[in-house]
Amino acid sequence: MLPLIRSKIIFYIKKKKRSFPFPTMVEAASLTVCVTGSAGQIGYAFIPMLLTGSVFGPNTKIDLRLLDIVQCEDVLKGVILEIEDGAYPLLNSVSSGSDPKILFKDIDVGVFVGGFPRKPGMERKELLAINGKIFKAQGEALNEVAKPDCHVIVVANPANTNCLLLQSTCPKLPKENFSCLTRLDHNRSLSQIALKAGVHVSAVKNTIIWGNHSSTQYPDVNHGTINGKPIREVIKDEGYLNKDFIERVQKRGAEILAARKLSSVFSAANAIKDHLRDWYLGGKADEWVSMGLISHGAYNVPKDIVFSYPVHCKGKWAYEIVQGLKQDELSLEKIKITTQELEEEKKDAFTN
Ligand code: NAX
Repeated sequence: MLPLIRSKIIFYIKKKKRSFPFPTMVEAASLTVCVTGSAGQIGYAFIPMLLTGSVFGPNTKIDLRLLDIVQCEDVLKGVILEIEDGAYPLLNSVSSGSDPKILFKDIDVGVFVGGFPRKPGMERKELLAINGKIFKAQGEALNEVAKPDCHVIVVANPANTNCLLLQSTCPKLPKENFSCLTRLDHNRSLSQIALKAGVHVSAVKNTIIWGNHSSTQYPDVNHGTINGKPIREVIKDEGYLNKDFIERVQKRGAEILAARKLSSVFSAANAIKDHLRDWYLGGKADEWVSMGLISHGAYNVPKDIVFSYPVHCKGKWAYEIVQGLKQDELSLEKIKITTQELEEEKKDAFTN
């Protein structure tokens, strides 16, 4: 080709590329994601969401790692057979096993669903002791082999304190990279308010879950709105908002367990999806969500416990805790209760 014609063509292509309003082909990013406890119920419901782009977007390929205990390795192989049968375009690779040092190698995201379940009659201290060992060991493995900008969500209960244990044994990662799931409670609070007001759930914004993912959590409606109006102006029922609503959200897990004879599964998987999607891709500018985060003292919460706060997700893993919200007497009292529980859990977890 004549040099002049060739350079004209190159100039034309470059000009075209610059002036085109959208990228003609977005090169897919890829993330290596490990889901622990992936032979269990929530893992099973969450994996399809991950592989259909609902979590990290439709262009992000996934290298998937499935971790569970040795006794569940065969189950994981069965999960992989189903993943293969899904022919997911976003799946780059999948592997499974029970060794965190192999499965956490160079991961970008850790989804910690696996843990020891609370058995009938088991004391909280006992549960903390067993999970303490699991999360300390997994934190050490994460520290050794994960990418230095890995981001973590802990789902397994007691989620806040498990998250703290994980973080405390993984100093390589910034504390801000650790979170625990309270989005299920947040979603529950939005839905309950929508049902009470008789509006679509999308009309309800900015409720808050403060504190622990447990029955001491404080679902707060004081800054929330329904179609832009304060919740208390629309639902003029203080008895409901100050008591029945709070208790319904606090005890929703038990309500589901009693009805289904099984704990929450797809609502939990959906909440993990919402939490990770907003954290990675960014949330709505006029809405906040609830996330369990390592406290640096915001709202007078003691430092170094994992506490659920209202958060604006900015995208690319950036977030800001919503500042300056006024807390009335009832709120302060309820926040104190959940804070005390988290401090006790911390004490128990670190003295085991
Ligand atoms: P399952 O019992 O179905 O699954 C748990 C899985 O974890 C099992 O396959 C088990 O073998 C595995 N596991 C145990 N020890 C492990 C270890 N050391 N390493 C890797 N995997 C291990 O429970 P599922 O219904 O999936 O619930 C998982 C966790 O989520 C539970 O701790 C549960 O209490 C907690 N939840 C937390 C919620 C939240 O909002 N934070 C809500 C839903 C759920 O209750």
